[in-house]
Amino acid sequence: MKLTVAPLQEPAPALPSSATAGQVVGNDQIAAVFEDIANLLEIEDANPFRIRAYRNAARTLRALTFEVAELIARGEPLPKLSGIGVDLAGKINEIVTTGDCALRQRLCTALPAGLVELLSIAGLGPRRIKHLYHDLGIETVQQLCHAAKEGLIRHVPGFGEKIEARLLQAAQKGIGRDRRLPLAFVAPVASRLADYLKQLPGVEAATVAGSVRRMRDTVGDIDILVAAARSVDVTAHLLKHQDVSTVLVRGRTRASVVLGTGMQVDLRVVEPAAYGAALVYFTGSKAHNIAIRQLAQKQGLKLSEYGVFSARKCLASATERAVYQALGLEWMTPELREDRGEIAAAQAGTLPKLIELGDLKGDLHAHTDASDGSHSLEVMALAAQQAGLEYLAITEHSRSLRVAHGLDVDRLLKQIDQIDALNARLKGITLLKGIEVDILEDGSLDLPDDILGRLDVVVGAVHSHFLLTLRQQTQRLLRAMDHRYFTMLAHPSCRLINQRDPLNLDLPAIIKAARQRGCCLELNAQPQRMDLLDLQCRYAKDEGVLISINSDAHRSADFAYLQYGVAQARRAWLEKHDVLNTRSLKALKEFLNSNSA
Ligand code: DGT
Ligand code: CA
Ligand code: CA
Repeated sequence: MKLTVAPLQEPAPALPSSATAGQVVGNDQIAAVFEDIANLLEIEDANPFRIRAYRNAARTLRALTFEVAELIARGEPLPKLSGIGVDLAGKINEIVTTGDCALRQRLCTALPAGLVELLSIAGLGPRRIKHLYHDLGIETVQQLCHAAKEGLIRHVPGFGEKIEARLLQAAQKGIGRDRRLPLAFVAPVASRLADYLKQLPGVEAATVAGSVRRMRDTVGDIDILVAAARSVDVTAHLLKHQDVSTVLVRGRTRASVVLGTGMQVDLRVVEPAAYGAALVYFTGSKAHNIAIRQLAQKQGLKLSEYGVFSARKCLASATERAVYQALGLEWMTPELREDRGEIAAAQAGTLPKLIELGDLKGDLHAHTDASDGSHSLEVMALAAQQAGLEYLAITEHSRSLRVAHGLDVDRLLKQIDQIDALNARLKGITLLKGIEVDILEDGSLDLPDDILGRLDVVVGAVHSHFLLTLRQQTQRLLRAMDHRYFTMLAHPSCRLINQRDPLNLDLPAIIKAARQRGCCLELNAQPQRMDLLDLQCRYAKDEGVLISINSDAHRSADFAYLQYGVAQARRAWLEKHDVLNTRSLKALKEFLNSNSA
């Protein structure tokens, strides 16, 4: 989290630096404690099922539409939540009442204190820390720096020189406080805060700006822009919000606060007349801002957060559209504002017609309680229908992924029958038969051809051997994609935000191979995956490879993540025809049949 704040425009009145009164423990805070526990258990080399239980519970909590703490405060019992049994429900109670959990504290004390601190270094997840601890005895950031400088880390299996250099850099920056969070965790918090500010009388508009508005996959801090007359004390209202725990900066027109989750919020208040120009500025990106300011200069104009000016005369400032128009540009959606060619396109009137959520007709990657999902086939089918989809491929894990109860041939055959029976009953939604088949270390698939050939969709994925060399990893995936029944490569980079680095992969080679073999690449919309990344997706599109935007749903609420997948696709300039699952069921089936012929 960045704590550096620009100087105030006006002196801040004295204020206590912390305001914890009336704070409620939100679902995301409870989830964060569970994620901590999972990380600590992983360093401890605990039972993988147990680790997964905490991660699943964290996911469940983050997907809820109500605050658990409020139920508890009202003395109501928790409803039955998937993946949350008696033990975890007790821990939720404990966290809500005490703000922490004895297990987390015990794990923190059982492990050397420095190890926990190591978790906050970018690129260092629990698995890597475990190796560094066991192989080199590294327990602290200082020891990490020392070992990296001595060139010892590169010899630990799975590390290598590049990772060593990156870790040294991250450790030296003391990067712990610079952790970025997944968009899907932050965006709802940001929009709730904006809604809260909108309720203050005199506030004309309140909008989330910055990276959240651009729908970037990870977020450093939340920026909120408010339009109100100077007489309205918006910052005082923000400070009263129950989630605010620390005040960093407070002025009349700006404030920076830290929420209970550690997320920073920057608030800016502007006069309604300057709202458009301020919104352009605070939406960014910084690179986009710099590029349009240079464009203004070339035209003899001046662009600032207050408007577009010719000499002293203000040409535009009230709306974004007017500001862009004054610069000779079409308005462009925030997802495009990264200085990646959008300015030239807006000048030429050739901005892409981007894909929208409503264009999705189906989802080609989802789990049920047969593997590691929480809900039954029928519940998932109905939830997909509710989300506006016409088809849903059920793609359980395959047998070698035991920690996720992967399916063997017999269980998969049974599911195929269940899907047939259910399809005969369901109206308006069709289930497709699929599998998320493990790509084994040598690139072979985890199930035999005769069963794969009976499926509509074969989604191949890596869930082990993440640390192969670039050559090995690339060969592995190319071999998997060579398989005649292979439909798409799931979460190709395998990165997990703040948990796992991407695979060592020659992605251009993978993309080229995908085009040659007519197979698709997935844009997986799980919050910590968001994989392929935006630029990679755009590259794939330019190379003529179809993308499938999938929720990888493990519970009925997860279809809501599709909106973030679509947002990332928009950041990649994807149009409807670039995305496989915008096709009708009939057109999809034609594609699938021609593909495995
Ligand atoms: P984040 O918070 O790291 O996820 O990314 P942003 O884009 O939200 O960045 P942030 O919060 O530092 O600033 C919000 C916006 O304010 C940013 O997108 C563009 C604008 N901005 C901030 N600093 C500068 C700057 O030095 N120059 C220009 N031109 N714009 C800036
Ligand atoms: Ca920001
Ligand atoms: Ca900011």
